Amino acid sequence: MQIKTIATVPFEGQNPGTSGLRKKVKTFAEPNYLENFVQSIFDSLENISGQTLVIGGDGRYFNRQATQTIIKIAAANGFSRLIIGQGGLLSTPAASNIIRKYQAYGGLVLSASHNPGGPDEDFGIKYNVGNGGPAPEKYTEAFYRHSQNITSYKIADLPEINLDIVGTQKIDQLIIDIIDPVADYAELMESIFDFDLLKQSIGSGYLSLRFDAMHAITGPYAKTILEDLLGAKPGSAINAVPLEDFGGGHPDPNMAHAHELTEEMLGSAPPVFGAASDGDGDRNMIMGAGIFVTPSDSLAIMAANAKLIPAYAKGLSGVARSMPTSQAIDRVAAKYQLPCYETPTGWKFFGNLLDAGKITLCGEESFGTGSDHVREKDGLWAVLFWLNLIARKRQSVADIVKDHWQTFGRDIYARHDYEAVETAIGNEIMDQLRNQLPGLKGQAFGEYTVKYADEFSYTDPIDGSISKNQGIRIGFENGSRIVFRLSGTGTVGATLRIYLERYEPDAAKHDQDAQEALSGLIELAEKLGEVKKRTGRTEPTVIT
Ligand code: VG1
Ligand code: CO
Repeated sequence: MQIKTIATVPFEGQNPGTSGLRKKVKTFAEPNYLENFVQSIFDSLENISGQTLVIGGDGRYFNRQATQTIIKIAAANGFSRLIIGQGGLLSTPAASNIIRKYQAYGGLVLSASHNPGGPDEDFGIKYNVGNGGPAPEKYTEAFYRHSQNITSYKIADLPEINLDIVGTQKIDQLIIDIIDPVADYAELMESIFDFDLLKQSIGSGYLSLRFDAMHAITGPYAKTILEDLLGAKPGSAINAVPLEDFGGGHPDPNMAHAHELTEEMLGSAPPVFGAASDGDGDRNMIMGAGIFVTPSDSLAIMAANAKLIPAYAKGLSGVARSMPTSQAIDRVAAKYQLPCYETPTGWKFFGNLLDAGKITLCGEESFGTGSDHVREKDGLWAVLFWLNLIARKRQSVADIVKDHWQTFGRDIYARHDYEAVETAIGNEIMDQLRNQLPGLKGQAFGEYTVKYADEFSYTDPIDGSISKNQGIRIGFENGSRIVFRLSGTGTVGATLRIYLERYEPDAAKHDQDAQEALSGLIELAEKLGEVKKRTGRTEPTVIT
C-alpha cells in the first residue's frame, strides 16, 4: 500500500461544537477540508497504529464519498482494522454499540443529525472514543488545535472500496469489515426489553404503533426491530428508506417537522403509540393517541417506571439531565432517593458519569434519552422503552403522563428557537444578558422573584474538568426558570434558544396549553433578553 504525504494549510473554524464539526456540504467538499480535519483528529490521538476504527454515517449526501476518503486516511495513519456499516451506514447509537462491543479504539460518525441534507445543506463528522461516547472537550479542543497548525496529511493509495457487500476485505495488512448495521443493535435491544411481551401486545392488536423514520437512518432499524422481530404491521414504520436529502425535510423529530406522524396522532383514528427519530437515530419524539409527550416529561416518566423494564429491574444507580432540561426528573430522583446530576448541553458530558456507574439513565430536553447500554442518546431504545412500558402498565400514553403529573406535579415546559440570527446580534443578546446578571437577584417581576441568575459552569465530578459559559440561567422563587443559550450545532449565523419552565403542582391545572401557561414567562424572557426587539423577529422559528 503506497502512502502519500500531501502538503496542506489550515482552514479556519474547524472547531467541533456541541456534537462534532458541522458545516455546509460545499465547505466539506472543498479540497483538503475533510482530509485536514480527519488528520487533525488522528494527530490528536495516541498509539493508533494497529488499532480498530469504526466508521458509519446517517446516509446523507456526501456520506459515501467521505467514507472512501476516511478509509484512505485511516489506513495511512496506521489503523489496521476498519469496521464499516454496510453502505457506509450506522446510526449514532449503533456506532456507539459497535465501538464498545468490538472494543474498537474509537469511531467516526458522519452526520449532521437533525440538520437537513443534500448538496446545498449540511454535513458533519464526530469522533467517538473507546467507551463509545462523543469525544470529551479535551479531545475536541485538541482536534481544533491541530487543525489550526496542520501542514500535511497522510493518505493511502487505495482503490474504491465496495461498501455494499457484507464481509471482510483484506488489502495488505489492512482488514476492512463491512457489517450489517442493524444486527448487533437489534441484539442489544433484545437483551434490554421484554420482546416476548411486546410481540404478544402487538400481535394481539392491543398495542398499535406508527414510527416515522423521517427518511433517515432509523428506517432499516425500525423495519427490522418493530416489524420483523416484534410483528408490527408492515408499514408501521413510515418514511423508512434513508434518502440522501431526507426527502427535502428536516429530519428533526418534533411536531413542526414530523408533521405526517403528528397529524395522524392528533387526528381522528390514531394508533396507541407514535414516535419519530432524527437524521442519525439518536433522538426520539414520543406521542400517544391525542397527546405529545414533552421530552423532559418522557425522561422523568422513564426514570419513575424503569423497574418495569427487564434491564433496569434492579433499579437505577442515579440519573442526569442537561441543564436546560426541565426539573421533572429531579422530582423523581428526590422521591426515590437517587443521585441526580445537572450537566451542560451535549451527550459528551454524560460519558464519565455513565462509565463510573454514577448514573443509569440520562436525557436532554432536545428529544434525547439514553442509558448505560451505550454512550449516546438512543432514539429507538426510547421507543422500545415506551412500548415496553405501555405493554406492562396496560395504560394509554395519555394516562401514563397524567398519572405521573398527579404524583409529581407538572413542569410545564417549552423551548423557543430563533434560527439563523446574525452572529453579532446573537452575541450582543447574550452579552447584555450577562451584564444584567449581577443585579437580578432579588428583583421581582410580577409573580416572579429572581432567586438566582448566573452563567452555568460545570465541574465534572469524575475528572474535575471545568466547562464554563454553558448558558445563562435565571431561576425564580416559585421554581420557574428561563435559560438562554446559543446553539453549538447550527451552520448558519447564530441560533438562540430560550428554555422556559414553570412548575404546576395543582392537578386541576395540569390540562393547560404549555404556551398559554408560560405566557407570563415568555413576556419576561423578552423583557430581559430583548430577542424579538434586537432580531426584528415577531416569533420564534421553531417552538418545541
Ligand atoms: C442540540 C441540542 C443538544 C444536543 C445536540 C446534539 O445542541 O440542544 O441537547 O445534544 O443538539 O444532538 P445545540 O448546541 O444546538 O443546542 V444531535 O441529535 O443534533 O447530535
Ligand atoms: Co441526532
